[in-house]
Amino acid sequence: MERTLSIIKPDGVARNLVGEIIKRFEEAGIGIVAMKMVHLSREECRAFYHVHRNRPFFDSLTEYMSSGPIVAMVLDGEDVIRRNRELMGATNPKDAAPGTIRHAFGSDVEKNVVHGSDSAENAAVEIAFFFNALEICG
Ligand code: DAT
Ligand code: MG
Repeated sequence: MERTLSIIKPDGVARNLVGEIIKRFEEAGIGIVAMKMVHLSREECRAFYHVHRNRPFFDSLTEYMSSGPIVAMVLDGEDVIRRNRELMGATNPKDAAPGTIRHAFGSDVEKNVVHGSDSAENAAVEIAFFFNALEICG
């Protein structure tokens, strides 16, 4: 079994897509073992996206991610890091395959509705950013 961090980004929450997105995880048989809504500060977004600090889109990305509440979740299941990335689709919604969350709901490469950890190492760091052990069930 494996765990990954999923985030429904500010555009997903603002557009009332929380239920639609959670439904996709549930229909895929992916378990949700922790969930919270939070509004991160700009500084917190800079810390979360530290790996991207030198990318040209860092300022815009952190401004957007701090623009409204997000829903953070810990997903649990076999191969869930890869399976969540597959459900999300490509970073740019234009390149995302039909049937994926980003294809269905993404507006552009920045407002792409969801985040998902990309490796076991990053999943552990990202889960610990949002949740302590008591907040994770099972
Ligand atoms: P992913 O979210 O698919 O793991 P990533 O880790 O490369 O993609 O980038 C993190 C986020 O940064 C991504 O979800 C949206 C934003 N982003 C990535 N590439 C971008 C670009 N070329 N222009 C604007 N925002 C970008
Ligand atoms: Mg990434």
